[in-house]
Amino acid sequence: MSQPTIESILQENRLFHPSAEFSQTARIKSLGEYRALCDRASADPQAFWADLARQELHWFQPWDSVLDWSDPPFAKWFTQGKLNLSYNCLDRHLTTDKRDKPAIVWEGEPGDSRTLTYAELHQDVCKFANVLKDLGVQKGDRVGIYMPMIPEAAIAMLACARIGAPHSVVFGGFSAEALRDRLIDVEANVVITADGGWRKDAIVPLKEQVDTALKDARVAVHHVLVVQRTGQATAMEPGRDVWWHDLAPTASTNCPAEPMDSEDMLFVLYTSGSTGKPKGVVHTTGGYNLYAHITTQWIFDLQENDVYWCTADVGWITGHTYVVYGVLSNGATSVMYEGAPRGSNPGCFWDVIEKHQVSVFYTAPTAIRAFIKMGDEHPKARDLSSLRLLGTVGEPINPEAWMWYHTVIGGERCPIVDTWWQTETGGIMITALPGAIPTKPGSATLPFPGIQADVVDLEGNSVGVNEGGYLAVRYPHPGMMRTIYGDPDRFRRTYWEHIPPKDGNYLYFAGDGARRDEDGYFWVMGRVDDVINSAGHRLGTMEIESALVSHPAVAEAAVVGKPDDIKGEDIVAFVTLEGTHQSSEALAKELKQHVTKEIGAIARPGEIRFAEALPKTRSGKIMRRLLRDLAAGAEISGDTSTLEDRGVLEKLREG
Ligand code: 6R9
Repeated sequence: MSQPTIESILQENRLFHPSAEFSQTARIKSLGEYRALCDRASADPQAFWADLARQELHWFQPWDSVLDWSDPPFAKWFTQGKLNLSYNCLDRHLTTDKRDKPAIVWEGEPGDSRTLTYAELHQDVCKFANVLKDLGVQKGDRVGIYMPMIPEAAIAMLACARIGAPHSVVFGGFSAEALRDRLIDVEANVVITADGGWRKDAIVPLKEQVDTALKDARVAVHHVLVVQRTGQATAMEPGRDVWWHDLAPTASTNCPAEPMDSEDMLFVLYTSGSTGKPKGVVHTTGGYNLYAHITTQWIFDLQENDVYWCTADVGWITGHTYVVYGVLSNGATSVMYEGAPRGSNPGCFWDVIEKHQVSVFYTAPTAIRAFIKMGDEHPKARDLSSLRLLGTVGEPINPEAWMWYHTVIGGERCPIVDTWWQTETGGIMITALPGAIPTKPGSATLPFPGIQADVVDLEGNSVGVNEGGYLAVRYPHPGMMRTIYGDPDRFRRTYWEHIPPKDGNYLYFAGDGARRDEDGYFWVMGRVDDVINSAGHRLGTMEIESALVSHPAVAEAAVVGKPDDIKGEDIVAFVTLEGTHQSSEALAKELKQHVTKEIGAIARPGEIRFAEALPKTRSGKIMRRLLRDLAAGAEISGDTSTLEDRGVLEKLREG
């Protein structure tokens, strides 16, 4: 591979300091305290993680060695240590005053709600675990989970963790085919699902999809455990399918947590790469528990009375770590919401915040932009004064959206943590610590203590200040994936050999482009596969999108490259418009001019295409691959199973 240069063009110099009041009570109170933690972690990383593991988690048996890195890139943490994640999330809180504290506050899309205290959640998890055992699930068996966002999704995950059966959650928006492929790959023999779930005012018939997936003889599932959510007529196959509500009343609440080895597999979560079939990312018990726990505590600054809400679905890593495990391990209150942003209730998120007095709120830029488009009047009509901290995740946030989040939602008083991480890293890697690190709109700021993030070239050398390069991590951390399920070679190739190891020193290649500014702040520019090379300039698509979105007529923008004889690639921008703005030749010209003004002529799109909506994955990431094919006038190639709404693609084709 030749050595490309990645140029960064986004200029953003505003700096926002946390208020003295916020810092005073924060978990990490100052830049000095943050730096001291980083220094300790780099002087003796193993002691740093070991101290935290001892202080923060309950171990049934202590470990022999903190990190075994003798066979890189396969790391082992806290070897021979024994613990159970469900114990750390539940049992240990029952002897404290957290026993009767709400663990899960759930809000259904139609407006129904439920609250489970730690004691109640513990009981349900024990029952659920006993039902799984009765269905023949044993330690080490993989269990598929295909659920709506209801408390039983978390209960199912915790029940699996309790008996040592690794779960593989498949997002409820995935098709029967996608579910089938994942169940085959992970060799699951039991699936947990629901009759259906609510999504955007309609019922998603989950059990029906499971039935379709199970028609394939390669699926080895012999039992389906079904939770009733929607109540519609649901076919049950005798001998294979059972209702949770039939078994729950007689299930025992006594189910001691299985002592798991620190390196026992905890879960497999599928994520798509740029090529090939989805990868089953494997996480194990001890390291993941520690990393989920400490990142949640420090980054979301959890205090005793916080009501914390992360809007992610449990089908994604963000839902695993920051809806369920990290929050409950800290004994905090986790709000769970079944709904998605939708036109029929443009205030749905703000209603939940007002109703449950949410104090810490964590969502994605795509949701923020959707709400910007729906209008400020909706958040403004709600009381959002309970909020004290905001977070974002999933993609780079453009400064425009950041500023809206800061002013309209945060009332200019809430710090924003822009958190960079991946399914592979298990937890947040680059982020502000809200009481300590001043923020800049669009920057994820600095690495979490103990994380040696860097921006490098393809030889693994650090690049200079403000030079673009590849985001990489230099030393193992406890939350890192251990392998790809069934394919350790692919793990090695994809993440550790892209930049060839030198003298046995392995660098984790994240697949994102980034630069570091004069303050050491990271600016993530998007996937390197999304980078455009136009006339010798390698441009992060996000930066051009940011410029477009800063124009008052533009709601959302996605920028891709299109083959061009002279420039190599020309820039094509797909844009959706705000409210009453109409597409026209004149507006297209104005937008091109606007990008030229904001960034420079090197970034001027050759073509602007107006669209009603952009094709997105179900987790809200714009599918640039499809837009690239469209822009090039080519047939759509590759897998479209992760697309949320196929209608969007049809419209774009016609348009
Ligand atoms: C947690 C999650 C990972 C990819 C990652 C990057 C993008 C996530 C980001 C961000 C810029 C942030 N990404 N957070 N880019 N700023 N704060 O989203 O995991 O679904 O595996 O996606 O998402 O491109 O490589 P996952």
